[in-house]
Amino acid sequence: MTYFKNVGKIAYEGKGSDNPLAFKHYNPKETVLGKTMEEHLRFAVAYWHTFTGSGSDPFGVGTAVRAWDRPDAMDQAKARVEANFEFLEKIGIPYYCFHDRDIAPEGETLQQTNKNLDIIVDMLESNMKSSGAKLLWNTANMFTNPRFVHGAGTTSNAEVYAYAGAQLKKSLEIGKRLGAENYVFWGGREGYETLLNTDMALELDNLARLFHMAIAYSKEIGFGAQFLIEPKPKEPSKHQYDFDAATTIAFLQKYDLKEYFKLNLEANHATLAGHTFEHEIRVAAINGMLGSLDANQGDLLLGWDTDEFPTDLYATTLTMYEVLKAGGIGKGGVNFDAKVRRGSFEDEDLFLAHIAGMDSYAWGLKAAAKLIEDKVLDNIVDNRYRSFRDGIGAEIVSGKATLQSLEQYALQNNPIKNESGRQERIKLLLSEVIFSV
Ligand code: XUL
Ligand code: CO
Repeated sequence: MTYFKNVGKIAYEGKGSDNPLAFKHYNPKETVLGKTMEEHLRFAVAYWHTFTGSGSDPFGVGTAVRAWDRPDAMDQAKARVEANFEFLEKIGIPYYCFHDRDIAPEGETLQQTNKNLDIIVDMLESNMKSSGAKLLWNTANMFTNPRFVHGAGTTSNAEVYAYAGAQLKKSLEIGKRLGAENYVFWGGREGYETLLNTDMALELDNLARLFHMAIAYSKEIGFGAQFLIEPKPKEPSKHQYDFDAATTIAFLQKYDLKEYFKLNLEANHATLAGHTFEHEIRVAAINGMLGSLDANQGDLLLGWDTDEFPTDLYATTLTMYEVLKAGGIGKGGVNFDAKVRRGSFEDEDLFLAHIAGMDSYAWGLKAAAKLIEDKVLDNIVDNRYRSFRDGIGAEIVSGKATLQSLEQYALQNNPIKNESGRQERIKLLLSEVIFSV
């Protein structure tokens, strides 16, 4: 069956086109800095927002009218699979991502839940074979069901911890079967509400134990995906343990997990943590931990995770600048962890929203490449730190300096001379580059 009857294959028509169902900037085969746009961006569709989400919010039920809506949960799950592959093909996105609970409904028992999963995974597998679509990552949803009220890997209840382990085991098996290139851990309930009833040390030790079990089991079954942790500071928990990139890296180091993990960074999670997306990417990159990106944007007037499609060109440019500087996204990709607004309830909006996100990222990629080619920021940064290239600066950087040698230098170097950082001029340069490509 065809779900998107009014939409054909989305083509690149270039800047002059006024066709809303065409790309103006994303030209998959166009080469930018030696790689095609397709190779740089490795786009993915988030199954949960695009095929499972309904547009509900805390004040109202879903508004989305979907051609795959069905009264029976398994029938609906099967229709979603078909819609997913039709969508990927038409929009020209090579990857998708899912939580176990997005693709199949839970049964009365764990056995029944796993049976439902098996039926849908069979379907996914055969559709992936025939279409060539790939799984960027899968994950286990250990936050929606009420059993996870006190957490999963950080729960106060060992029975729930065991269930989480069983669910994780099944998800790793699914990832292996479908050839997932990465496997994500996002701990929505891995945090706490109040320290008054919380053993933080035990919760963190247990979370690390679960990760070590996942590594051991993946080795056992030969699942070679890159493990990723997705930081987020809050929501749904008041305080989530994987607060941001730096906190997560410290946790991984403490528990001897760093070599097995990288980070899946999300734009709206960065802003909730009080950072920019580019800050989080830089922190990951300089620690060798850049894994993958969840592309979206928040609304700075709202204090929560609005998961909007990314359209802010300054943000996409600086994001792609960090990615290019880090040497690319590797096995990761740009996954649209983004949902259409509640008012955009027609199936066609799913195409328009992804086109907006893809064109904004392609535009950002082109602008970032120009920043690099013209050494716009490199020259500024090189010049700013030039005092570390010779004299006392070179001594500091080479590790030769001591407090005595610094004192000797400071005593005869009076007055100190500083220079302007020229931030305002640089921001205008950035605008000029973005609107020149
Ligand atoms: C929640 C979020 C998740 C993860 C995967 O804010 O981003 O959907 O990406 O669990
Ligand atoms: Co995400």
